[in-house]
Amino acid sequence: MGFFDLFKKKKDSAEVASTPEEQAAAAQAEEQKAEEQKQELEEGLQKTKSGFFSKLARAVAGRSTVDADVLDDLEEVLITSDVGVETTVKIINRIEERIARDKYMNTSELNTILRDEIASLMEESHSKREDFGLEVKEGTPYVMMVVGVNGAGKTTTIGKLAAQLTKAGRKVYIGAADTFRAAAIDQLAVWAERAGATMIRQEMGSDPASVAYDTLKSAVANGADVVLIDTAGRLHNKVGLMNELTKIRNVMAKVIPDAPHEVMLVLDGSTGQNAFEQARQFTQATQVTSLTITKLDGTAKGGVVIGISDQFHIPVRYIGIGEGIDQLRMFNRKDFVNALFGEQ
Ligand SMILES: Nc1nc2c(ncn2[C@@H]2O[C@H](COP(=O)(O)OP(=O)(O)O)[C@@H](O)[C@H]2O)c(=O)[nH]1
Ligand SMILES: [Mg+2]
Repeated sequence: MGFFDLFKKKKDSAEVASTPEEQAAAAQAEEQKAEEQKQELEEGLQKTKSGFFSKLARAVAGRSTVDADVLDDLEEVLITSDVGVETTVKIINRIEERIARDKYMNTSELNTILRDEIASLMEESHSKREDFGLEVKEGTPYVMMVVGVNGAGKTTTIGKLAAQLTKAGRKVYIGAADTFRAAAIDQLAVWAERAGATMIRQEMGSDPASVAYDTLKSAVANGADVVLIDTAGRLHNKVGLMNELTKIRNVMAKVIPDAPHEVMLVLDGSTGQNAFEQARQFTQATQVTSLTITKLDGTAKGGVVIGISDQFHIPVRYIGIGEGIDQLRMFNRKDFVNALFGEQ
């Protein structure tokens, strides 16, 4: 089974729509939901979008051809939109190559060209396989360890994910391995309850690896489908972080040999360049297999999604566009580019 199948509703024979009318109603409801989700994504990215395009409009105002000056300004627009220097340079180079090939580019074409280049960059940094090649074994819990600095949105993301998964009929176990603060455990407990998931906890200050171990043991014994492990985000120093995360991983592998199946790094998108720095530190401390970028609502720094996925070659799996339980979206690069540039 592919990873995303986890989110598809487990078929309960009694629930399957049988009559054509029921099927049509179900299809219509689904369509309406997709439309609402699209709108919500657009709203969530509104600040990034308007910030970016107003800068872009200023950069090309009164100019008709894309020349060296316009490219300089474009570079600045991309960098100040938190796309990151490395990715910005890549985009500018590609546009230069295009101009060299076509000899001439009108500033009115710039939007479309940028959109193309950004879309193709994002395609390159994401595996083409729909599931990023992740396989979920029926009968063994799929284990996801969630890492990231304090305040990035780990606990919230785990809560939202758990809710989506339980809604799809999955049995979810959550491990409270951020044992550093009592409030962190209580906050997770609230989310677990809202989501209808089971949380495994110990006292504050206990060994995170031991909590992770208990959680996996319990999950296996109770036939859970998914395990989400919350961790502390202390960046005391790199070696400390590395040791702590390695210890948690090793202990989990004792219960389920190939666990964790996924290590998700949660980054706060509203911190812009800081998010790049965190990605650097965490990818050095442990093997990160996916990213979630939170708090894209209310920030103009959504360009980080483009830069980080390009620079670290790690797929963005989810984006957070609000504090609400249903405001975590599976990241879809096409929808993202459409939300930023409009549909084509
Ligand atoms: N606006 C917004 N706030 C978020 C989002 N994700 C998390 N938060 C908020 O960010 C704060 C820190 O989140 P938390 O999950 O406790 O972070 P943790 O320390 O990494 O576990 C909380 O106030 C969350 O409500 C998001 O996508 N949008
Ligand atoms: Mg937390």
